[in-house]
Amino acid sequence: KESRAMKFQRQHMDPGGPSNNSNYCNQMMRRRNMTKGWCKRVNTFVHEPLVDVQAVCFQGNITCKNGQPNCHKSNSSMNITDCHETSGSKYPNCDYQTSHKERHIIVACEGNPYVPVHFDASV
Ligand code: T3P
Repeated sequence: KESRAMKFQRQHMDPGGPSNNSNYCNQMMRRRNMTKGWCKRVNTFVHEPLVDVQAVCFQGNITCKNGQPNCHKSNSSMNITDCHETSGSKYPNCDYQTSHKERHIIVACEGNPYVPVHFDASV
């Protein structure tokens, strides 16, 4: 079974990106299996080395949106791509707007080793 840590990597890690391409989210949301059963509404890909994203678990500790205490905000801004489902998107033809940004990321971390398991926000 896919661990929560592996699921985070599937859904949120793309160190090789971003491809400078307005179709990025349409391709990546499908390729990473986020358009099966329904269209995931919002999803962020992070274009930084995995070790740098894992290191965020040991950076500024903050409360998550759901009230849990295990969120962490990156010290540095990171290259990310936000994917937002468009108003015209209709499952199974999931359609996304692609926005490349440079933001601080906020992730929730769990376990031993203590690693990212959820993407909470970018600021
Ligand atoms: P996950 O918990 O699998 O990382 O909040 C619901 C989902 O939306 C959550 O999935 C993360 C995702 N999300 C992003 O990927 N980027 C964002 O900026 C926000 C607000 C949510």
